[in-house]
Amino acid sequence: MPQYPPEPFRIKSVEHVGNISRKERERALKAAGYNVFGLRSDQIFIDLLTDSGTGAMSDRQWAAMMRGDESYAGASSYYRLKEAIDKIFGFKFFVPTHQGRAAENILCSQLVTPGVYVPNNMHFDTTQGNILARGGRPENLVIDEAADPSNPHPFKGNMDIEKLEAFIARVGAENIPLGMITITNNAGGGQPVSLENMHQVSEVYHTHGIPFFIDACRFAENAYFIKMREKKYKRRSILEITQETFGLSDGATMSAKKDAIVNIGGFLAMNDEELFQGVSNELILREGFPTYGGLAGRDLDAIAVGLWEGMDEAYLEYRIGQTAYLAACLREVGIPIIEPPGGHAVYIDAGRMFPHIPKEQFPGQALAVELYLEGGIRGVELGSVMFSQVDPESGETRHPPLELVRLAIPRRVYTQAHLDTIADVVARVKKRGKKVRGYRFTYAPKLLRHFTARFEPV
Ligand code: P70
Repeated sequence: MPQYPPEPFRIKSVEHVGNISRKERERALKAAGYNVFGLRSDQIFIDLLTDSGTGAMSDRQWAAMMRGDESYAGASSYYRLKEAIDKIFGFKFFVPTHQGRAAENILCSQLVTPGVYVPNNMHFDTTQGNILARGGRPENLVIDEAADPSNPHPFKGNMDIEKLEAFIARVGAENIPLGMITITNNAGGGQPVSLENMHQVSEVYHTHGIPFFIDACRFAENAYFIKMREKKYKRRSILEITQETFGLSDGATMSAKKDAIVNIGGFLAMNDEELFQGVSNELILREGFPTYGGLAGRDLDAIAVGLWEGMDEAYLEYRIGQTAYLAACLREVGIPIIEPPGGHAVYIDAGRMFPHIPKEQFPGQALAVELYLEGGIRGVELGSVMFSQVDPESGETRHPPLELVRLAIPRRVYTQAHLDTIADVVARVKKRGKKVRGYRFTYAPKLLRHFTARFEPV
């Protein structure tokens, strides 16, 4: 029997969920163009679409929100958030943003011009989209182990240092306005990056004069994996590991909707003063004054408290343990998943589960549809729908290495019985085997198409 970690909290407020019949689900899905993003939340039983903005805030966060100072400029909420960001990340400057992609947009507005390259272990969808939208070229240089779902490498989010060096030599450092790393590597299975690797990445970027930015969404989960798996850091606190991590970089984009356990918010941080000035001006144009950046004062207070709660070791032990538990339940019923399981989600290898469906017919999309029909469970496709790109030179479609469905676990929301139910539903879908069919687009926008695309069964 897999071990379920006891929750380091008790429940004070609950939210009703319904469960509609299979017939109703069939109708709802058809109306949504077979895209689970188009469903209404009251048509869903267990929502694993994302861990972003879906966490349960604590009593302390709600209490902090009552202190929210809604002054337009210089609100005390801003200074409380500043204190937390200073202590945890140690950057010289930061601006709040309404979420992670806003931070990416503002950063790209200052650094990305047509034709430049931006390397990363793996860009997530919005980062890839923001770079492409400005004519830049996102490049993924994760280690090869990341593409092998059964490889037990402890840090499958690591950058391939040789590939990075070769890439810089090929395109020229002068054409790389910034280099990134994403922790944890969401597109590749929520896999961590080791501190050893980040030291190397930082050195390579800096040797070539390339500013190093961290996509920090799940920094606390990454730090916990470092503590558990990287011997040198066994006795270091999550805070110390975090400080060492960000001390290697020149800045960070953060979606606070993940490891800061809030429903909305983010920030962009950096050390370079000139960049900060440009960022502030762009922020004023697009988001708001630099002391609130498109958020309410109370949101800033919730982030300030949530950043610390997200780093609490008892919480992280429960959080990562919950993901490991769901992975173990799925493994027991023979579901192919990315091993080892990541931080915020379990990733099912839909390509292996449905080998009869070709990439062009989106096996991950097919699985996402089946999970909803079978049990009212909403996951998300992370495969060719989300990530395939048309190569600007050859015009060929480049597919991602894996066709995945991600079951993301909202923070402090679902119980052990929910996770058991999920495993049951996935097992039932697996039994349908070759009866499951692929999908094709009836509508697809150019960028970030997964959010609004529509499909029909093949
Ligand atoms: C997710 C959400 C957001 C994200 C991220 C990384 C590594 C930046 C951002 C942008 C997006 C999503 C995907 C599928 C379904 C729903 C939502 N990731 N970098 O769930 O942050 O959303 O605040 O603009 O993972 O992984 P933001």
